[in-house]
Amino acid sequence: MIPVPHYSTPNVPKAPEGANLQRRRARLIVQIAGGSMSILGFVWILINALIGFSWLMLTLDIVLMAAGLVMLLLHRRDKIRSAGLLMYAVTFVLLCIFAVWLDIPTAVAPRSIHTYFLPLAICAYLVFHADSPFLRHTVVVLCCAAFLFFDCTNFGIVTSLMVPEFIRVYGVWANNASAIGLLLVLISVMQADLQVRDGLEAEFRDAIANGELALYYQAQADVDGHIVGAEALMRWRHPSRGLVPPDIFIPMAERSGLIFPAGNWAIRTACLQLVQWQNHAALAHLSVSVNVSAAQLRRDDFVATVLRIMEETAVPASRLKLELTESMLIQDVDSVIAKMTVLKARGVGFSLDDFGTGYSSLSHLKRLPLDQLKIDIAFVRDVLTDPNAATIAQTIVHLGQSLGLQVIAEGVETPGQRQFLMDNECQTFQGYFIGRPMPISEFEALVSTVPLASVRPRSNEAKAG
Ligand code: G
Ligand code: G
Ligand code: MN
Repeated sequence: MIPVPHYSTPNVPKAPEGANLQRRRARLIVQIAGGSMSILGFVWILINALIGFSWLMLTLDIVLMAAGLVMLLLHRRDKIRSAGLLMYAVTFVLLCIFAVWLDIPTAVAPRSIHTYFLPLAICAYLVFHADSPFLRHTVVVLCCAAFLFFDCTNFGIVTSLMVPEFIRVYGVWANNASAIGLLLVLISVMQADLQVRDGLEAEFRDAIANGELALYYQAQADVDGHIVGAEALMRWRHPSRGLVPPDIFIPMAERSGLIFPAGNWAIRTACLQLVQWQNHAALAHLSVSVNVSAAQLRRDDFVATVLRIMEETAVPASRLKLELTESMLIQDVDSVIAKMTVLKARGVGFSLDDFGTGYSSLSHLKRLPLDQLKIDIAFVRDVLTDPNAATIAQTIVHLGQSLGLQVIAEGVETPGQRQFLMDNECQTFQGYFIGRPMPISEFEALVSTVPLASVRPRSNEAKAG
């Protein structure tokens, strides 16, 4: 049997789970909300069973508990957005029904159920923070409007379903106290996030000087399985937190402007690596792609800075690639083209990262001095399961071919995905199937251990691997 090249590297540390702060916060809130909804629903079902006040009340309590349990299930499956939408929709409707039919203010006991609209507004804002501004603001406005309406009016539909007054007298205290408790919990969650963020930012300032930044290298292989280059990915080796992944510190560095020294450090380090490889026959052919942030590219001195680094390191320019993303090409295309053209004239290559997810117009694409298109991981991941993703991947390959660009697929995790892409004439592959991002020593070892046999796995073998 012909061996299928499979370059997995088991001992590279994986990024901590739920690394992104915002995402972690959303997860936590969905979990807390799901838990409290289940427990609250259950407790009310019990109270109902003991005192027995109405079928409507019982139905609402069952819906509350069921929604809470489904949310916990969605949380376990990492479907945070769906859990958030469910939380919002169910809670909002239940609160309205409660306020209109069950908890109508009287001379003895004011209405209290509507106080929960306030923590709900904050919960929803935090959960949908990364979502569209429309959704994020709409959920808050609806909650505030509902709170105001039920707080400022005595509106209600009086029926026999109304919760008896002797219970509502205590309900006022219970509802208001637990709504305040929820608000306090939410504030402490937000406070903790701010502290982590501020702390990290202060520490990142010193990280470069302290030598805590490292470049990891993720292999890029051709159709024969030969490693032809690497993408350099920045890592922060925090003295106490361990390896901090870029989705935490890159956005923070972009906000604070620290991306400029850090980004320049990455370009310089990659150049020095390329220079070192020139003395090794087995490594001299490798290229390195370095990610560039929008803020870096926008700076007037971007070209001068890169040229200075290239001169100081004497890098073989043709081995260096810069990765831009589509979103950088929306504004100010002419200035971007001008910058790229200067660097391109010195031999630097350009790759368009995450291609297919942005809005780059094809007429711009034709004018950009690019060398490579990178099919976004989202299409590669679904290439075997979603016909649309497959079509988009095929289209990107054909587009690249007709524009004379190389096409690389990122996020290739299985032999089946690679085979599909290879069958569709994609030439270069990057992803966990080839190798995870790894420290330089491991990457060099990987390059030297990869058999130089030109084995193209046939599809049946690939599936078996
Ligand atoms: O490596 P993953 O390894 O988690 O990288 C996530 C993202 O972080 C990359 O897609 C890229 O956008 C960004 N990133 C990683 N390394 C660098 C770097 O050296 N410079 C810049 N500007 N962004 C980087
Ligand atoms: O620059 P860009 O945003 O494309 O960064 C690539 C990101 O994708 C890095 O965070 C890297 O760790 C990640 N990555 C690379 N290969 C794979 C893969 O095969 N699967 C998944 N899920 N992520 C990958
Ligand atoms: Mn990239």
